[in-house]
Amino acid sequence: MRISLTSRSALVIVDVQNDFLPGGALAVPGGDSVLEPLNKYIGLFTQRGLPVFATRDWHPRQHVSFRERGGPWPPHCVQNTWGAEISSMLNLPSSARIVDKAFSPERDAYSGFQETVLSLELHKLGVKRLFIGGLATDYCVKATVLDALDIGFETVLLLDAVKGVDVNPGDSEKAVREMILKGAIGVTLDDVLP
Ligand code: VGL
Ligand code: ZN
Repeated sequence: MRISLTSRSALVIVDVQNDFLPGGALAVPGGDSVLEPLNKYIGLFTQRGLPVFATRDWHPRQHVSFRERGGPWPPHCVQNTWGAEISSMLNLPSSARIVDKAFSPERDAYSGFQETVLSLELHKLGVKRLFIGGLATDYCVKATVLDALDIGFETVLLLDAVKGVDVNPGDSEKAVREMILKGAIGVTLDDVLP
């Protein structure tokens, strides 16, 4: 499906942090495959002077989602550690806006919109169409895309720039189907008209 970069488009890159990449504490298998396509999307947006946002999973130590507290995950993306840094292989422009999420010790948040300034900033910029990629398809990408649709953004899922955890086999495929069923437009790089 062909889709245009309009003057009211923004790119939202979800959680491309060291801990979610190979070698990280909660590595998404093959998660580094999103880097090259995301860098291409970043190029398209920066060439047009369009905004780029990057979310960060940003947990305090002893976060409620960690196993030691009964949560499902090993400790990951602890604030101000290497694992929480956005990958240096992602060519973010200096103008990119970083949005931290899941920073409350007692609450988890998969969506980049949950308790953050993301929708406010997008609305301030007059953004109507979001292009969303990153990690992980079946958790934070899914939650971010579904919230974007609920808020009323035209929401484009970058199929070639997402990768999932697949705790249960097929989770990522299922997540993609759900996002598209709820109104997301699934595209790859060659569908995007600059
Ligand atoms: C995520 C699991 C735990 C994600 C974050 O970014 O998808 N997944 N925390
Ligand atoms: Zn997390």
